[in-house]
Amino acid sequence: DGSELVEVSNYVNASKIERSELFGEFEGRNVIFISLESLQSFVIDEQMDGHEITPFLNSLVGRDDTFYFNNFYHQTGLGKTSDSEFITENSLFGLGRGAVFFTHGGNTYNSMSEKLRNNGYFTSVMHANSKSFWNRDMIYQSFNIEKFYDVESYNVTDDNAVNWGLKDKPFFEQSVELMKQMPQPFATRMITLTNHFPFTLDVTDQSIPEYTSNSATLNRYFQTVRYMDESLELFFEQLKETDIYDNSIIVMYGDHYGISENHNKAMAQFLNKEEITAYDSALLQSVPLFIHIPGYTEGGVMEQVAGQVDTRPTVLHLLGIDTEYDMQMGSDLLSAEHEDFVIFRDGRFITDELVYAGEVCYDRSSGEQTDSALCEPYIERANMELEYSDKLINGDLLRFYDDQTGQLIIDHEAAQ
Ligand code: GP9
Ligand code: MN
Repeated sequence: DGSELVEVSNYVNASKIERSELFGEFEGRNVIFISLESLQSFVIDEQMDGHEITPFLNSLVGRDDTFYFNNFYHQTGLGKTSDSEFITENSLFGLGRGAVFFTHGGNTYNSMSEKLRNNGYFTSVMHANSKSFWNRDMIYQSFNIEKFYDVESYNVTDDNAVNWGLKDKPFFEQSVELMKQMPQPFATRMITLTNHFPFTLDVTDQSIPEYTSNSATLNRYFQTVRYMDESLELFFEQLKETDIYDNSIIVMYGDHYGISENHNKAMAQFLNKEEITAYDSALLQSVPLFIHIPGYTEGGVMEQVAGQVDTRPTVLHLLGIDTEYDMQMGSDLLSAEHEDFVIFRDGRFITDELVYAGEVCYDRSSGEQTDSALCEPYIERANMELEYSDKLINGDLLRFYDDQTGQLIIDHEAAQ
């Protein structure tokens, strides 16, 4: 009811922080989000049996024109890719059970795409799968996304498909052609697919060998990760041949984990650990976030503890789009006031000093169990934020919220 919206709104207002100094610095640029299927941070800047796993992404780490966040975590639940889309679009959490894309596809949202559209952007999603997968066709309408370039927009043949469908290399190649037709400025989300379980790849596309462990899944994972990395390099090259590249920001992020806890033994082997504990598993939920800004000169490796809810305010601010009245759970990662605190959908959390997992409070630097009193205030806040986000979604409360003015429409009705 209305009182719930007041409560959530008060909490969101109290959590507001100042915008980063880069606010508006890249106003009018296109923004290209790339959802990197199943990509976890543990492969970045690493080798597998002497083979660099992600040479292209590694080349962006530490560069002046790129922010690389190495302490960024996915916050998805059962909705997997769709949850990552939901979180990025709305700066809200997905739901604890099921996939919010299915259960609340018809809600009112004040999505990032809608905000971009209101600011003159042409908005789209590019993904070579059938449009109804994850109920995307339906919820994209609720997100006010103008165009969904689904499988019908791509030329998929026996030769250019593997695993779940169109391979990432032809996907990017064909997407660049589509992009050339888009009115600028545009905002799009490209969703890759090849690095998806079960991580199968044609022999001709394998640039590195399989790993050797008791997990055939992990063994293949490195090869498909490498393929995705190469596809990104090709995409950048092709985009540079157009006028789009210089006038864009490219935001790349891992959507969720690719290697589940079922493969802990093999993961321990790869990471040279005795075993994978709850502490390790939490930290392994880190996914890379790259914000590549052609022409920018003050980027680098960023260590803020953050999550997918933070992407939206960070990117919107770079583009000069205010989020003052947004009903959001995230905050601007580039703000000096950003807090090192990330909440997982299942209630685990990580700060710069603590890891809370398996109902144990760990000291982050030693990995040892520590005084649970240290974790308690964060546990409470984590549960509260998750609950507030759930309330907004379950009650479809954004129906009663005007994100242009921050006014609660319910107040108005009650006053009459
Ligand atoms: C399907 C793709 C993969 O369209 O987004 O979905 P996932 O299984 O990772 O949620
Ligand atoms: Mn996915």
